[in-house]
Amino acid sequence: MGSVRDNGRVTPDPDVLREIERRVLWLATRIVDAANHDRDTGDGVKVGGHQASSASLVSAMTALWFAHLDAADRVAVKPHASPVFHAIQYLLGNLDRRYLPMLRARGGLQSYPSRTKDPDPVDFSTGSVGLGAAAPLFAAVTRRYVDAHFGARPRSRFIAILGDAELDEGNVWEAVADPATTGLGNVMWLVDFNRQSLDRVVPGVRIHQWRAQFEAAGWHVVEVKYGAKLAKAYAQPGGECLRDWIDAMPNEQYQSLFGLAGDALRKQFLTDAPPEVEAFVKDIADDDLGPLVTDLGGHDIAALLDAFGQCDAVTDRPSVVFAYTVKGWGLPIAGNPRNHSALLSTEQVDAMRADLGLTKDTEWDRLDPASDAGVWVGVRREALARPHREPHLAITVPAETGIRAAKPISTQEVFGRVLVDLARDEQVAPYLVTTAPDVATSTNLAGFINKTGVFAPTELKSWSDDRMLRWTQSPAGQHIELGISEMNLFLLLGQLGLSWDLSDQPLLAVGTVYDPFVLRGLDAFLYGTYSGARFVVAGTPSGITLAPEGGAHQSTITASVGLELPGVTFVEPAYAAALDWLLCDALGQVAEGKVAAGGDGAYYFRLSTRPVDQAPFAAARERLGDAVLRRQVLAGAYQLVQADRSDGDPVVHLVGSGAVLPEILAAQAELADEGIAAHVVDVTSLDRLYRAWQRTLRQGVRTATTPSYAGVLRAAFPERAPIVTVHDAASHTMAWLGSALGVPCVPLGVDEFGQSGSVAELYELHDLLPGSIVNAALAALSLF
Ligand SMILES: Cc1ncc(C[n+]2csc(CCOP(=O)(O)OP(=O)(O)O)c2C)c(N)n1
Ligand SMILES: [Mg+2]
Repeated sequence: MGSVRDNGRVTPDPDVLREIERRVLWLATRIVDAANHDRDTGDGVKVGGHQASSASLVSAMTALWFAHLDAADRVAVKPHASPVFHAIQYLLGNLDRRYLPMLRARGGLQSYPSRTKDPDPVDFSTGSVGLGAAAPLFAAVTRRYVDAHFGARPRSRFIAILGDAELDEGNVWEAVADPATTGLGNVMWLVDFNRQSLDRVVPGVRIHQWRAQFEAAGWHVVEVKYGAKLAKAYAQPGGECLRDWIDAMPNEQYQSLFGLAGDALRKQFLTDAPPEVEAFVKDIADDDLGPLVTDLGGHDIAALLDAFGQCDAVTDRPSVVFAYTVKGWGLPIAGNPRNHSALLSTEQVDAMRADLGLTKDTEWDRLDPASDAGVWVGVRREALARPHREPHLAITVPAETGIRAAKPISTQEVFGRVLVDLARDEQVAPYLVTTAPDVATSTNLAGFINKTGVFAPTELKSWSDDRMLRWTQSPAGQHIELGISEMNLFLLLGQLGLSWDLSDQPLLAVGTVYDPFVLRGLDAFLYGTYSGARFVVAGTPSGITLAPEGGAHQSTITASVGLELPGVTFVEPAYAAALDWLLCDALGQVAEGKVAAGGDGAYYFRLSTRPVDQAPFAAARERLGDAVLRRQVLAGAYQLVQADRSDGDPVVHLVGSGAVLPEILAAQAELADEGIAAHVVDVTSLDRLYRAWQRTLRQGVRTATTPSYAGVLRAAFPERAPIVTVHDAASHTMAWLGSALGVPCVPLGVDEFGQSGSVAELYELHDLLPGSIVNAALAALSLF
């Protein structure tokens, strides 16, 4: 059955693929229809779904899954084509039939493909347009790294199927332009070129600009523009004039043809056309003209397969295929400029069902396994079967590197030193990979880079013999340097963090970024964690403590971002040993692969360049002992100073994270002089503290019982007293602690944009100096 193509792949008879394509179109359409018309959600909220966006890709996705992909290939599917993906997975036997009426239902098929929540095997989550397009590119970067370090994996092609309007997203071009993504011959982007976005027909003819942009970035570009009918017409004498006319026609005019028929269509088509075009189409019957001029290559499976084959043949650079398609292809809403969220009526769905020879009893059936199409689906099912992948890395990450600092030291410096130390650990070192968007040296990765080198696909000559920074670039390097794109940083971290699945090799990925610019890559950060990726990222330096750098470089809302992002553990230690424990623990958790079982994927360290005296921590260590202190540090908070007190002394807790601990300690001493017992609590992970509190509360809410008091809060706040929170971040981030402890809270923090100055000057401006903390303590006591 079928024939062998140039590239050795067997392609079935075109009729077989046509039949599968028709069934995929039906199922995708009906999946959306059922979600909207068969279910009563009872809430009056529209369910939605995208029949037109799905129909646009039915041909291309049929071609991919039923005639092109191998088991090792990985594909990102355009968010709004998820019904097509699920229809295909269902036909292949990878999705139970009960899910088909469950698009957008709880526990059912997600609206957009989701790695973590969909019941069938999604390779890349998509939803925020542009990110799904770039993700496979960074998965290919990751594969290139894995192949170089751990031996070549079976070849995968990394494919992104994207909507044409996704090319408006800047992150797409940041990804294409980065030198780290060049030369990846196993990447193919398939653009669903339907010339429509959500609101409108995309103005003008943009293909020329896009082609040039891709080519300038070194990509191989293929256009699949015409179907077989148009190609035949062009080949006739005078056919070039028809081609020239269609090529030059603005999108708006071309799209307007879809709603027309007969003479009206002819008129619209010929508006502003040269006379020779009119002459050329004169003998074409009205009924044939529409199907001819709207016959696009993106629905010609043979043309698509030929294009995919051309991409396979180009092995030294990524490829992009522009498949000219019709949004709503094969449906009554085809090409309508307002079809993005349009739904077929029940009558239209009934007609479609009848047209396919299906009934309400058979409408969800798979293809008859005895039919040619059914047999072919069975062949593909076997060809695409994948082995199980293990997220766990079978190594022991040490509990600490044992870093000791006699002098004041910053957390950023400690971070660099811990990584250097881990790079000497025989078990851990091979799996460590760092990355940064042009800030590796200014975030203290230089030591690690000096030890491990910078990754390059081939050995590159070094033109500098700088002893402080040896920028040796080779396939053995373990740092992947990016251009200044925080989007790319988080996209790469997201893919390094999924390498256990997409490249059959777990890695310990560590990224660094200037903390304020976490926000610049935030959507990609979210994307990675939503996808279940595991990695460590350090936002450093952070806050107004970065004093002279001024307001544009100071971060104030990142702490709450870290606190609130699901799947991310936010940590902000102040002392060297605490950071050492937390970082080793985070890497240990990443190695464990817990996220696959619902644990945390990413660890976000908010660090600082301010040197901090380590003596107070040493004293706490003496008092509490290593085991207890480490447990508390990992749990999120510990008592750094336990105030001496006499009976009757007022008591207050001074609570803080990170760089401001010295001011808190100074305030503690001043308060002691005034006869106020101030305990100091160092919050190492506000996130873990919050979650511990929430866990107990939610338990109470769900079981209608009195919530217990979280152990970590009890240990850090052994007595009931008002609190002052101090944070080099928005004051709001810690303010909830008052509620958690059931006491008055005066939250100090940075609630305005900063400016340049010295640390003391800026702390004064934002009420973070010891005097303000003392006043805040008095205020808190007065409220108690
Ligand atoms: C970042 C982001 N912004 C906006 C949206 C809302 N949105 C969803 S689809 C879409 C238009 C997509 O057009 P295109 O990529 O051409 O897809 P088509 O439906 O035409 O296939 C928009 C604006 C989104 N999903 N993500
Ligand atoms: Mg589009």
